Amino acid sequence: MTAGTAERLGVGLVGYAFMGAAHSQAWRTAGRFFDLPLTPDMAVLCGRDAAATAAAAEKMGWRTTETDWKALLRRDDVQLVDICTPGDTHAEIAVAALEAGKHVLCEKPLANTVDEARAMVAAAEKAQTKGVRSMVGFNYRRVPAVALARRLVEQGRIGQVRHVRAVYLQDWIVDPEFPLVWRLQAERAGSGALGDIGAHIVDMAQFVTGDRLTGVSALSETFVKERPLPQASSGLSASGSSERGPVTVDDAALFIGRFGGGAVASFEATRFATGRKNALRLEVNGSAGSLAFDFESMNELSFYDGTEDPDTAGFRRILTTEPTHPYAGAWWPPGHLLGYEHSFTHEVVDLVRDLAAGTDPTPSFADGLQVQEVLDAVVRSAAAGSGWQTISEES
Ligand code: SOE
Repeated sequence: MTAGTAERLGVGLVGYAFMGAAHSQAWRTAGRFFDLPLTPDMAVLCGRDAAATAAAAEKMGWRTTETDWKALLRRDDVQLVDICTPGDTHAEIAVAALEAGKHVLCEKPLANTVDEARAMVAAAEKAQTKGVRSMVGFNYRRVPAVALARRLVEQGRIGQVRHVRAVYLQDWIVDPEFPLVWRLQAERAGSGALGDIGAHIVDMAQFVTGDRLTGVSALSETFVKERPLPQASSGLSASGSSERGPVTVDDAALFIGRFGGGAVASFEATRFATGRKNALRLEVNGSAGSLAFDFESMNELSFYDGTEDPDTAGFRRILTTEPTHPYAGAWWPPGHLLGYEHSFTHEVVDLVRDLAAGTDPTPSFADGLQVQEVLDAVVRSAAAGSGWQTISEES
């Protein structure tokens, strides 16, 4: 165990809502289950509302608070800044933090626009020459079943990838009276279902296949055009006022795409899949086998081995809790299941190990920019009547 013995890593977290709580849980837990070369010190929680930030810090285990992120960057007891704010502030905070010599973990999507993401990559590359590192938080890569899927593809167990089928289905805004929270405002969130959850399936599909999308054809829809202005919100729940405002993001985005290695793909991201709470599903079909994952059964990976005797071949359900499975050995005995929060803990574990080893964490800001390029191509295609849009290969 690392607690107390290893060199300290002072962490400052900006934001304390849903993602702030998930990251707090990760920082609290990482060194208590994994052997870490640095001891995370939950030094500062930063938020604009002093009383609410103090209450959140007390509840989630942060030692002190700040109400201005610029003050956080001036503190000597902070070596890493963790950004859990809405997307419109990611670029400004991340660039300033990197310039101040702080490592950065930034929630996904990396930014609201490709230009912002490019500025963040430029700052990250400059900082990297001074040993300052950065990572974008695509947490689902670190679900053991997803990491195992990547390993099996890498080992050639499904052969040449032919099809990628990815959906991310939620239903938390089906009610037209659900208020216009920041995730439904383009100026705060950049886009809607596309950037919020579509970004996850783009990253996951590219991570598992080890390949990248080269072009897309897309359509998107905003089913509910106006909503009550929000009065109070917490996580994904909120109450509305009698005044209404326009919804400026997509409720759903669908697209098909091609991968560099020849695979064809389909993607669907929606917040209107009534009854589907957090169904992030990925199926990959290869020349020698297939893999399937559904986050609502996140401890399982389905694997079809096409090289087996056809008499007995079939999809097998792998319970990914064996000590040999990615990350699983640090937790409970086989069959004692993990949850959503563990993916964030694994993210922090990998990040801390990279910082100590002086290696570059993944996904990098450049990886985050490339996802942003895909999202941008989707938006362009949807605006152009689903016309084919190529994805820049620069990043
Ligand atoms: C809301 O749709 C949300 O909290 C996303 O922002 C997260 O990235 C996803 O993990 C769960 O859903």
